[in-house]
Amino acid sequence: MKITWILLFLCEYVVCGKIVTNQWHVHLHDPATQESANKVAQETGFSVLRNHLNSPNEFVFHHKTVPHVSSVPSWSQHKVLLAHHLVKNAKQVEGFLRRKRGYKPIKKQGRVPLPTINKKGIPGLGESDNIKVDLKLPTDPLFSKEWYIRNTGQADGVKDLDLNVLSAWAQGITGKGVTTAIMDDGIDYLHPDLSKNYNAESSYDFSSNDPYPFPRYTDDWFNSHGTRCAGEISAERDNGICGVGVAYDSKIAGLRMLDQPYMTDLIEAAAMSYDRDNIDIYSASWGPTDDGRTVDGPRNETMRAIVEGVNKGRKGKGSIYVWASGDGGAADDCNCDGYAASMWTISINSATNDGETASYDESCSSTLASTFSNGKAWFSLDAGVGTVDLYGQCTLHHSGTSAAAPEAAGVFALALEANSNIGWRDMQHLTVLTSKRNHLHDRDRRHNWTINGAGLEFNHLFGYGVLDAGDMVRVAKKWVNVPERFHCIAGQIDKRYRFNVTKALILEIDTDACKSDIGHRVNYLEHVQAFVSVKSSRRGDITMFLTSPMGTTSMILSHRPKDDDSTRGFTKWPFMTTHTWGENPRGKWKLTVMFDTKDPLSQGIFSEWVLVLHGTQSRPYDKLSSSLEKIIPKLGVVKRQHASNRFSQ
Ligand SMILES: *[C@@H]1O[C@H](CO)[C@@H](O)[C@H](O)[C@H]1NC(C)=O
Ligand SMILES: *[C@@H]1O[C@H](CO)[C@@H](O)[C@H](O)[C@H]1NC(C)=O
Ligand SMILES: *[C@@H]1O[C@H](CO)[C@@H](O)[C@H](O)[C@H]1NC(C)=O
Ligand SMILES: [Ca+2]
Ligand SMILES: [Ca+2]
Ligand SMILES: [Ca+2]
Repeated sequence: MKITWILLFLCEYVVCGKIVTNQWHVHLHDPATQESANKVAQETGFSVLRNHLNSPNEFVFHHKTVPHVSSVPSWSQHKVLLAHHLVKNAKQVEGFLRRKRGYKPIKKQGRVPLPTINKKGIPGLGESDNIKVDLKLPTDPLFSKEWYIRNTGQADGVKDLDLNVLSAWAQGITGKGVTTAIMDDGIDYLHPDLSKNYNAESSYDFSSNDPYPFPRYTDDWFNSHGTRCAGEISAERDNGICGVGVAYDSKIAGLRMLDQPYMTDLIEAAAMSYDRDNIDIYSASWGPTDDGRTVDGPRNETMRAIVEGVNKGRKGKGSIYVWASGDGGAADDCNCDGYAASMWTISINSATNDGETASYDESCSSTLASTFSNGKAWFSLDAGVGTVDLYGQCTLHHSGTSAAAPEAAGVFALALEANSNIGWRDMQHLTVLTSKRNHLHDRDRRHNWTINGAGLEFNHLFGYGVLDAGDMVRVAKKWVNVPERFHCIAGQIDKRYRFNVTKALILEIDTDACKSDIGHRVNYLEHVQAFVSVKSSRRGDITMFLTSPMGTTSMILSHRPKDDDSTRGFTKWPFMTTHTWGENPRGKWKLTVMFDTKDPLSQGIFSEWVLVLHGTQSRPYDKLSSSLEKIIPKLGVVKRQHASNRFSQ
């Protein structure tokens, strides 16, 4: 008996490589209050860090004498806690790794000292520029280098391939009244280009449990990530310092949460639900390690926080979560990252200033749209993203999908100023409708610009294209909330099948999309999830495709050459696609599971596929003014598709 217990214990915590932290998730018996939590903590030698997710009886406890990180659980402290009569349940919290994206060692970057204002005016303002004449350009010294805001062809970029931010500013929209939180390694809120827009009330430090998310100093400025991301959104305008943020009148909050030895589910959950009525947008440029072999995502409490955020955040309109899709390059697939692949996050990839794929870009079918990361893919890697840097400095070398996600957060802040009624799903619809292919192309043409059954053009790497702030704001102003969302379990196959290099597995689910069930019926798609359980002799060698009844194929899993897992495989993993947005889901869905290798010994075992459809029963854009079709022709195309016979069943 005792030996069994020790073995279980070993597997749980040592052999399986689990790490525990000095935090406990504590459930008290009802009724519980903050006072009763304090009392329990005091009587058991713990302290209360905070209430958990606004739940009346859940708290995060902390024990001072327990090490931050250990491979052995603190059994004695745990027992004392469990023995308290007010404690219903308690769990010492596991630690795991989360990595910021796009960080490069300092040698390759260099820093730009505070430049002085160029009084001669703005270089690179082309005459053919179609912005309104009366729009004054920012006078900030680095503005002319912010090609993602205004691409004049500087740094060998393609002219006009930018976020079209000037067009939004020209409409008087600059992010006023909107707060974006950067969930990262802190923010230098004393930086003269950020301090005015800093929202201290909505900021917190979960790495050291205090209200001051100031980055920890290291010689290599490792903790510059959050500050750089913040500058892209909210750097102040016309103050002679650095450049200007995409939404330069918006507020920025800091949620420091990446700078402790290990991440915990409770820290992520707390950050993603922090001050959720006042924080509009949460921007994340981190995730599971981008090593091309990790399959990981939000744990239970974080999932709970995100679901509560989209349902209750922003006083019910839904928190907007923006996610960097990943920096693992062609060898990784962001559908193996449960944060990026979530329906509740808007996952953003990046393009270079000439419209190409950046070498670190990961592709996957859950990416919704793209912004920009750095200069020409091959030529001038030095033309990074200009933004603020630690300790009053500026930089021109921020990069990675880390740089791309905050740009999107900035554009969404503009949309929210234009119309604060926009919900979390409205934001995704707006993104789908107003993003553009523009000059985006992928070098090796593997990612296939394709038009789906609703008439919407998508790309496996860039999603629906590059964000267009001008159109986003124009459409946001006249936006009417999309109809209610429904969820349909379209079908399930739970039977074991073997597959190998010579024989791919092709499965079909024929669905009426819950037609006879008014509580679940879906007529117009938003997200589609395929929960798949599959194992193989080498996980990275499996690829999977999902084909919709309207004939749109999403590559839901690509070849990951570095993933050599042969034991775990995928268990009910939610592969997500945005590619069938707007389509009619009725008919045959096809799942193809195959090997992308020549190794004749490869063996695979499939065991489950559950197809889940999400979308609306009524036509999503019927209430929108037809005048919007002039601004975005795509809208007219989708509406005509939706009115056609193919949708009338
Ligand atoms: C997470 O939630 C699932 C489903 O509710 C449950 O089965 C599982 O035990 C939970 N995991 C942990 C670590 O609490
Ligand atoms: C792009 O199209 C080619 C040719 O049809 C196909 O082999 C490839 O899998 C497609 N790529 C994606 C990402 O769907
Ligand atoms: C692959 O599977 C098929 C059908 O199960 C079988 O006939 C074939 O011999 C297998 N090929 C290899 C290389 O194992
Ligand atoms: Ca602090
Ligand atoms: Ca400035
Ligand atoms: Ca990844």
